[in-house]
Amino acid sequence: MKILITGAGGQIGTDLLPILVGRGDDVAVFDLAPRPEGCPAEVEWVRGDITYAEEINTLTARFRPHRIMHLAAILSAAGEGIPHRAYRINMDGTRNVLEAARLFGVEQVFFTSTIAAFGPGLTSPVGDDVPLRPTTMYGITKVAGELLGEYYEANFGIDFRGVRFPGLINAGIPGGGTSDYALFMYVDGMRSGGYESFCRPDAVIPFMYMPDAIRAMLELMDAPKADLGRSIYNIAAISPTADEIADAVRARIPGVDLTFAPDPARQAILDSWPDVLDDSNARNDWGWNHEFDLEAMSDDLMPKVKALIDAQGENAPAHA
Ligand code: AKB
Repeated sequence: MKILITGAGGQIGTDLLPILVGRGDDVAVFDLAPRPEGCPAEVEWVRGDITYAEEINTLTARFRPHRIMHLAAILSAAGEGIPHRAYRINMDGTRNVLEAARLFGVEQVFFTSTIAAFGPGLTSPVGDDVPLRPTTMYGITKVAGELLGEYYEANFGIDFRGVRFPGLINAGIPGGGTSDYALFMYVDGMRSGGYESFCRPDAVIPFMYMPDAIRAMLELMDAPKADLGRSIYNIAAISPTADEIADAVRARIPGVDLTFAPDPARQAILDSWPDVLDDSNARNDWGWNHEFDLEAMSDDLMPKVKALIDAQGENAPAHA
């Protein structure tokens, strides 16, 4: 299968690329960032700006992918600092990807949406079809992207599907998300012996370990269309408080100093997102089921964080 991935230099792409290559997919990447160290040699890496239609069109016309996985986005915390740029990348970028798919006969576009598509005041667990009233530019553009993709499916026959991801945790490089505090407890806890989270200890949002997140993408991407009752699915795994995550880290790094100094702006974003998602449509339609709870994730993650720090030294991800 020929797969074009936008924004694969980010947190998801780093773990996704070797898995796609390992299962025999022919992969090309379109990203503003340079090819990272460790990117599988089989992957073609093309640098470009998703806001320029001709750049993504040129690659799509040449590579002729069966599928596009559209990951490129400015995340919630970073987006609030540069809302106009976030609009251009997230909104124009998504339209350019859908247009490239339409123009060059791409069969499927996979969209990565998010819990940031939701706004405050929803009753937990939050289902797929509640009112979507996000408060961040990131969330607004993701809701619009969901709707635009459904428009392209209805009007141009593109197979559009995707998931609303919780905050994702891996031994990777985070890219300006509000959920990054969880990842930094592990990374900086091990690298520096401590981390001060920008949220309250009782802050709670849905999280997922990256291997589950990638499996969800692959399973939904490959699911028979006839089984799918919708385009965009909530997927859920765990909803620990920040302090419960800290406890999981404390249990594995003796003496680690994990503290909390809530930043009002970022805490407000966290408070606007659901605590718990209802993902029963994903479970019923394509058999979604997470494997990792907080303990299993923490056990699996620790050696990977150590390997990341050993490999990257001072270039390992900086504080969020
Ligand atoms: C963010 O924090 O912005 C992202 C997300 C929850 O989509 N990780």
